Amino acid sequence: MKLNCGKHILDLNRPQVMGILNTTPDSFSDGGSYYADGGLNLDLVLRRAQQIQEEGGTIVDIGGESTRPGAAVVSEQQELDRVVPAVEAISKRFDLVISVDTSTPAVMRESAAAGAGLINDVRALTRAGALQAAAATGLPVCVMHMQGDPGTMQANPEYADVVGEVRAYLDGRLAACEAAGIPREKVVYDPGFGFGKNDEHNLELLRRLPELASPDLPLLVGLSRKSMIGRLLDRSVEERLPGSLALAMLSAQRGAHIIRVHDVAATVDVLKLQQLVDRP
Ligand code: 7PJ
Repeated sequence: MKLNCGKHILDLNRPQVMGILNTTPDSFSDGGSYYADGGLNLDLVLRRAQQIQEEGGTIVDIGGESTRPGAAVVSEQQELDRVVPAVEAISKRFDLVISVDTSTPAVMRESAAAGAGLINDVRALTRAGALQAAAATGLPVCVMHMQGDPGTMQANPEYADVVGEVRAYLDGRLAACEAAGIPREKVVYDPGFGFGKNDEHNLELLRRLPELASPDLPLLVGLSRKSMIGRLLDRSVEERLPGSLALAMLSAQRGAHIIRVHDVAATVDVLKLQQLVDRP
C-alpha cells in the first residue's frame, strides 16, 4: 500500500515512524520548549526535524494545539503562528512528510500551501469547514476517533462494543470524506488511543486492531508515552519508553502502518526487528 502525500509517496508496506513535534507551550511530555515567550523557536524546530530524519522517521507531526484534558483553548491565529512557520522551515530543508495535527480549516489550508503532506485531525474533520478545507488541499487525511471532547473525554468513557463503535464512526467519517471529494485512497484511520477511552477500552482496541484495518486503508496509531502506560506500569512520563516500544511493536504486529512516537530511534530499531521476524 502507498500513500500519496504530495511531494512524497509513503511506502506503507513497511511500518513508517511519525515523530512528534509539539509546538504548544503546554505539551505534557516534551515541555513546550519549541514555543515559548510568545514565539516559535525555529532553530529548535529544525533540530527536532533533523533528529527525526536522522533517526529513521519519515513523517514529522506538527501540532500547535494541546488536546490534553484541561489544556488552554488556542485561537486560530495562535495556532497558525505555532504551526505554519514550522511547516515552511522544515519543508524547505528536510525530506520528511510533514503532517499537521490540526482541526482548524485555516491551519489546514496555510500548512498545505507551506508544504505539508498530510492532515492529521483528532476531530476527524468535524469542525465547520474542515472537510471542505482538507478536500481543497488534495492531501491525505488521518481521521481519528474520539468520544466526547478533550476537556471531558476521560471523565467516564462508555461503550457497549468499543471496537464496533470506533469502526462504525471511522466508516462514517470515510463516507463524509468521500462525499466532500476526498477519495478513499487518501484516508487513514486511527482508533484514537486515550481519547475518551479507559485502559480496558484501549487494550481491547489494540488487541483487536486488525478489525479496524481494511486491505486498502492505512492505520495510524499513537500510544507513545500515553497515560495508559503510566497507569498500567506505574511509570512517570519520563519512564514510559519501554512501555511505548512494546505497544509500538504490538501495533505493528497487528497491522499498523504509521506509528506516531516521541522516541524515533528506539522505535525504528524495534520495528526493524519486528519486520525481520514477521516479514522475512
Ligand atoms: C494522537 C494524535 C493520536 C493521532 C495526539 C498525545 C496526545 N494524532 N495527536 N493519533 N495523539 N492521529 O500525543 O499523547 O493518538 S496528542
